[in-house]
Amino acid sequence: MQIVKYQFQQHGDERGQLVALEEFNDIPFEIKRVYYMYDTAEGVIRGYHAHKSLKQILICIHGSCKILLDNGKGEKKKVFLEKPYEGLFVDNNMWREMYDFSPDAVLMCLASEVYNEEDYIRNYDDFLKFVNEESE
Ligand code: T46
Repeated sequence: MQIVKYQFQQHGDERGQLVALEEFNDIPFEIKRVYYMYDTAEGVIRGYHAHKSLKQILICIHGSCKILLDNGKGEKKKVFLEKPYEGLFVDNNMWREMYDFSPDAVLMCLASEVYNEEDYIRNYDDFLKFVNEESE
């Protein structure tokens, strides 16, 4: 299982840093939605789901957090996000859990689709069935 982490270009000068993201240039899909989470309570684990179609890029624009990715085929990887110029690509059919949020963490997500609860697989056994049946 390959982890795809983007290193975005930083436009830095004596005033500070700036990162600009354009769909199809920096982000490999049309960005249909942006959302972000912050003030995450200590010890909280978010996610616990996969998406049937949605692709995303996760950017921890402030603070840090960890992401567990699980492809449902026996491979799991943990990724530490702490740089505002790094983006983790999360494909469809990938179970994700986000945890160890620092108190100041702001996790931003660029998504390829608008919000659609039908696209979520929120039960782990259903996820295993879905990904393993799909590849048969
Ligand atoms: C994902 C991970 C990384 C909306 O109304 N619109 C939205 O666009 C989103 C993302 C959420 N919501 C509502 C639905 C729930 O009542 O906000 C509430 C929290 O959503 P959820 O429990 O799905 O949050 P997470 O942190 O578990 O998951 C989110 C995304 O939903 C998901 O697509 O991949 O972040």
